[in-house]
Amino acid sequence: AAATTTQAPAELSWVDERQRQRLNEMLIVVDRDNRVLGADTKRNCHLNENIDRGLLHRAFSVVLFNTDNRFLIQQRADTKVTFPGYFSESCSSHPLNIPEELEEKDALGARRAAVRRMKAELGIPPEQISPEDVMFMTTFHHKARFDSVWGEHEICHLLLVRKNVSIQPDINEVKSFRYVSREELEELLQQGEHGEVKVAPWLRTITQLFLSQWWPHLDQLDRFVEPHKIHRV
Ligand code: DMA
Ligand code: MN
Repeated sequence: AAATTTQAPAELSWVDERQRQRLNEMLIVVDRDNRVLGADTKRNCHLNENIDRGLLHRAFSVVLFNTDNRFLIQQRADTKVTFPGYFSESCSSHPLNIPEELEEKDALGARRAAVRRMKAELGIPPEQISPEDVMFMTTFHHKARFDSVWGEHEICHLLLVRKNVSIQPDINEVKSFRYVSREELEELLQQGEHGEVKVAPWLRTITQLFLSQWWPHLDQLDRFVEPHKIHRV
């Protein structure tokens, strides 16, 4: 018989049902300059065997600050396929391969995807968040292995929100959340280095490369906006 692709490989049989469903989402496959090459499933995009062959997809990462300039972090749910229980930034996910989220002008597609996921993951009420609240800062290219099977390899749009919002997380996505000061975030990263907590590698990257510069200047962010740059990390 001809080779067939398996819809649910053996190693997925114990994956949480909703997270397993989400592995069928169609993501945007890009080259290292963020040009669209096509689309593939969330599953295929996160398998190391494909990443090792160069498969790269489009993503976003939201850093949300409240008006006290405290930064929202979340702990990923234990049901997540990749990096369960890890502390990460406010919200991360992927634009889908649909016309609305493929829109590249002003990174509108990524900003729309961010709004979709802030509603779904964090339970932010629709009237409190729209793409106009989401500022496109810059882009970074990162790769992170989770275990022998799963990993990340993304061109990630870094998006910033400054707003007081109400949060009611979906427990299938988010285990806990809190707002932190610079010092508290530094402390969390330290605890991560000592193995006391698990910290998503990209939260470390975002903090060191971007947040440390931006945080003291949240009222004058324009000078940090680099829409055409792709930072390689
Ligand atoms: C993927 O986030 C994006 C980055 C920047 C790591 P995720 O694993 O939280 O995506 P999703 O919520 O769609 O599972
Ligand atoms: Mn990803």
